[in-house]
Amino acid sequence: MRSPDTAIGLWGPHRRICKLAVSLFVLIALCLPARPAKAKYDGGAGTESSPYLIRNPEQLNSIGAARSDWNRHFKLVADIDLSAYPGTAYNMIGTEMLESFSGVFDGNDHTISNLNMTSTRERYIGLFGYVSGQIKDLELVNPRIFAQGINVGALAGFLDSGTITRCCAKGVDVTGDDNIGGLVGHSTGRIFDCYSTGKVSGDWYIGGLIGLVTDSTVNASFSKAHVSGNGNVGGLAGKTGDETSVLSDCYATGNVNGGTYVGGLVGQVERGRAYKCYSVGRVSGNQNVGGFTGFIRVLGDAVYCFWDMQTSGQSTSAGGTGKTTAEMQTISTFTDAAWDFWNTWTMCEGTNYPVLLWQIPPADFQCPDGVDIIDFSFFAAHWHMRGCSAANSYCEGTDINHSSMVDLLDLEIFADRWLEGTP
Ligand SMILES: [Ca+2]
Ligand SMILES: [Ca+2]
Repeated sequence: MRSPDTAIGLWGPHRRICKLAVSLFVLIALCLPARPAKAKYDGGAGTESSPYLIRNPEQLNSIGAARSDWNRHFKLVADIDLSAYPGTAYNMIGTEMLESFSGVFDGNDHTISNLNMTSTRERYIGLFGYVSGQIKDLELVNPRIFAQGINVGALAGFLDSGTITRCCAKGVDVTGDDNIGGLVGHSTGRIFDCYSTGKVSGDWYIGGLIGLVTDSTVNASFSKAHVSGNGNVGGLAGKTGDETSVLSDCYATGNVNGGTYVGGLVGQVERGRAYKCYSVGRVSGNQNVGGFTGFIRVLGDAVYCFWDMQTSGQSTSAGGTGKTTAEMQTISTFTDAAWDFWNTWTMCEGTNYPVLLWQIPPADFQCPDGVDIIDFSFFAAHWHMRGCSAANSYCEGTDINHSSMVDLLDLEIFADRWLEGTP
């Protein structure tokens, strides 16, 4: 048995060594330069000049769990696949009016694929639930949302005075209750150069691109989504409300099926206006059904708009002018109504309907629309051409990367675009 003395004798020096070690450690810790905190996301500071960078699904999903970051700047630096977050696993970004995404999300021309949500939330459901900020240059691929609430869209449930530019939702499958859209459920903001394809369904205010449009501007956008619902069902939008709402230079090609207020472009123009828009999809319904729109109220208007009476199966519409398919594929039909075929629209006359200039892929050199074998022949005829410059329109467009010659690098871009832009 050890005596107390022995114990002190043994432990005394050790304790001093321990104290010395702790002091040294504290000293070293204090003297060392502060190490940077572990980088958030994939780096960046969340500012306009240095946005948070998002490289993988985990980082994207973590934004939804970080409410204090919802007013910051983000930028995608890689394509992202959300397959690992099905059902209710994905954390939405922006959830309510007082907890909205008010920052900037730059998709940087990348894709987010396979968003797959099942939601029992009451409202505001999408990749972003509630947005008052800005989303741009983002492509959603195969987003699927099955919701039982209102304000549902693949990209944003509710766009509250924010802006969405150059975004698309391809192959959407969105189902909900009211205010359901392929891209945005309900918009009071601005939407430019956007599109959707796939299918959208719900009860009231159902649109291929946007369900309900109030006090909102939608420009140079289109939808190819098929749409079905009960009331206020349209190829592009379910209904426009508020006198300030404008749908301009837009079109819809999807089939539309509904009960009341059903139209190829918009189910009902309650207020506001549709301006220089057209629709060609098959339209069917029970009451107030029209090729272009089902109903226009006193404060609503459709100006310089058209629909295809043959493909829609509708010879009447509450607004717009009905045309044959041949007339709908003739430029003068539209230029006679002051449509801008220099800056906004283009058309392969006789084979296609008008399309927006921004949507022409760089490899689509020749009519008809889409990158196909005719474009390939044209490309092959320019193979190994040199001296391409602005003066010769970069060898009639075939020097796609503007390197001054037509070579393998252009062929690579061409192959990437194969069949893009076909109707
Ligand atoms: Ca072509
Ligand atoms: Ca080249």
